[in-house]
Amino acid sequence: MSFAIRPFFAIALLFTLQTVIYSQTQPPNSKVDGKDKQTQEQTGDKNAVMTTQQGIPVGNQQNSLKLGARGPTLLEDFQLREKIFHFDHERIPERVVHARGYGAHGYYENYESLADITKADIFQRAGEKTPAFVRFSTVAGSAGSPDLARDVRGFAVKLYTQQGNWDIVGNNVPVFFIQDAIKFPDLIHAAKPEPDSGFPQAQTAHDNFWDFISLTPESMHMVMWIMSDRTIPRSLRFMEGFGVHTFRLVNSDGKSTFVKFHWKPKQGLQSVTWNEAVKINGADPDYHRRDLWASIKAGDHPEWELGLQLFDDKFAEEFGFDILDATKLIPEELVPIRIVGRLVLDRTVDNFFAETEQVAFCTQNIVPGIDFTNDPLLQGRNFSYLDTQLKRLGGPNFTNIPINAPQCPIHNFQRDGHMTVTKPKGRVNYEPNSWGGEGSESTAKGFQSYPAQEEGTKQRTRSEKFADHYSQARQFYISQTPIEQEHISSALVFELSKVQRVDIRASIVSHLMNIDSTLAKTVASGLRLLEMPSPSKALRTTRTDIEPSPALSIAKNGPKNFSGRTVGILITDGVDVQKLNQLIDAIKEEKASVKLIAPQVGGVNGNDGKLITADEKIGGGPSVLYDAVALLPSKEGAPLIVSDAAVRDFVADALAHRKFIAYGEFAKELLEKANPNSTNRSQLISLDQSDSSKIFITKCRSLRSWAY
Ligand code: HDE
Repeated sequence: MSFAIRPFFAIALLFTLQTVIYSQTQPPNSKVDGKDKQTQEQTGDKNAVMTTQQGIPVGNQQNSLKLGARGPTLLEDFQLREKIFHFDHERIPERVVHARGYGAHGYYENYESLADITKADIFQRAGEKTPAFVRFSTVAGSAGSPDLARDVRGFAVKLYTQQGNWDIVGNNVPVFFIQDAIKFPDLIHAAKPEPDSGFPQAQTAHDNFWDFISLTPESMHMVMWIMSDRTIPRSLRFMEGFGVHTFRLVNSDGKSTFVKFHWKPKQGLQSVTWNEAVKINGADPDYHRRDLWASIKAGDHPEWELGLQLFDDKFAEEFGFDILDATKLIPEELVPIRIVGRLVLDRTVDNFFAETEQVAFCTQNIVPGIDFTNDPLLQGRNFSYLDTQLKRLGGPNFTNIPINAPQCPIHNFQRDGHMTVTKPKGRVNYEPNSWGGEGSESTAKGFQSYPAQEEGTKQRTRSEKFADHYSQARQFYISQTPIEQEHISSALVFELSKVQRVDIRASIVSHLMNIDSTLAKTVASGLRLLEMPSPSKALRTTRTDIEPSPALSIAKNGPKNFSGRTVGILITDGVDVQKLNQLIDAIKEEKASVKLIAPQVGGVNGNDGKLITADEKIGGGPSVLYDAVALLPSKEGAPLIVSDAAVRDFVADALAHRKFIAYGEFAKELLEKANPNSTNRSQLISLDQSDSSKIFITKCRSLRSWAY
């Protein structure tokens, strides 16, 4: 008996000792303590030893494993293999459209309860903030294309509401090229680089695009918008956003109200000129993303107000166009915009790929209280976005990626698949079940589609009301100021001059004849068309009874002040420090910012002998990057830079782009060299008085001096 017991104790003792020793040698994060910890987060600990993805400490990060110093690399080098393998797979497919984009975090703050028109949780309580992520984009260019391409900008907003994610996947233009989703692949093929040559990149100025447009008259309203300054915004912060389609808001009684969504920038609207855009693309292809990043980092958080255009079935029936037609807008003057909240962007991303690249918007992401309409473009989009995310993000679990994950509880039995990172517990994974688990459906709380009455025969047709292609194009054109109209005709001449086939150029002019004959004639003469074409055959005659809509002009909706804008100041050694400081103070008081441009980036010595560091060297900061400029060379400095081509361009461009230019007493020779006829222009403000800086900044509020 005692013989039998002794070995048992010995084994038990050994087991206990082993357990103690084993558990003491485990790292604290291991599973032994019963908790399964996430270990893939990078800690940023500077004192840590680098590891492989498997957590193995790295002994040498500079050399692969070789047989001798000059020998072949060994297959067993798991460290090399893992590192290169991961690198080889760093890219995912770029978006087929809207590939180039830039995102930021923020919140939506609701001003007032809208319970009477929608039960959407986000709109119930005044003052409530909902987290948001916004991604701005261009449409046609690939991910590495320049920011100032002439293009529509995507304005996609993800709202992490308490009842799930609501995405408003809109643009900075309120209408679209086509009326039916079935045309989308054709439109995008035509706009993208031509398939044989693979160019031009991020440009619609080529035959295929204008060929498609010339054969698609429904695009003509959109053509007016894309040829306007709307498609070359100065900053993502200075443009409007639109949901484009008509949606529904539904209240708790089941009552539906039609709605169009608008984002109104508090910073006011502002665009660059085409000549600036072309030069900005060379000087800083990241101009828009840098601007957004810098303004958020500087605490100048851009804001947009959410506006709703609300209307009922009666208005929908009586309105001259179909509210389901995405090539039409509803003028603000007809259905005023009700401002209901604000969107603030106050945080940059931590990681571009993880957030901006992986964010997955979907028009089908709507929440109780919001619903679709039968807009055929919207219906087609609803079908498209999940597919594209599957292709891009590689599996059905992309909603688990933090940027896409809802910020409210999730309860369902969707399980498994590639890259499952959640760990549903327990035995049950089906519904109905008698185990309990992930809750159950709720007629009262859950999403209910608006029970719209629908009937009709199956057919491939469009509503008769979609047939007017020119009346709103004309309205847009006549709503612009003369300089904006001039920009539209110049843009058309530029784009069509890149089209090789004369018949395509002429065909576009024939469409313009149905919009505005003066515009058509200006473009025809700009192209030197030998014969004026007759107007294209229209399904509906252009209506001339529609009044201009001032809301459609950028110039009429500019900023109220110069805040958020930038002044580039050219300085040299010996700069008058007092004048410079006065100017900087006036600019900062206006909540605008300053960039100093000097012969060397290391800076200049002021007339007090002290060093002033520069932001850019001459040539690195051309005037196209700034909203206004100042020229403050010293008496000794001016002759040293007057013959520099970059200085001449700095001044000549600022003059040609009608920017306000403040100048010190020794800048006259720079102005004369750049343009001998410029010295009396109203855009020039001499800094010879003590209050000149204030006068300058006050003038800058109107952004440009269009009149000489
Ligand atoms: Fe999109 N669109 N789209 N679109 N769209 C995409 O989804 C599509 C349309 C818009 O920053 C894709 O995730 C179809 C109108 C934005 O990630 C894709 C049709 C409007 C973004 C897609 C349209 C938009 C997209 C490509 C015609 C303005 C960028 C990548 C029926 C109201 C979102 C992706 C972001 C992106 C399809 C037309 C806006 C392929 C089929 C109209 C802002 O799913």
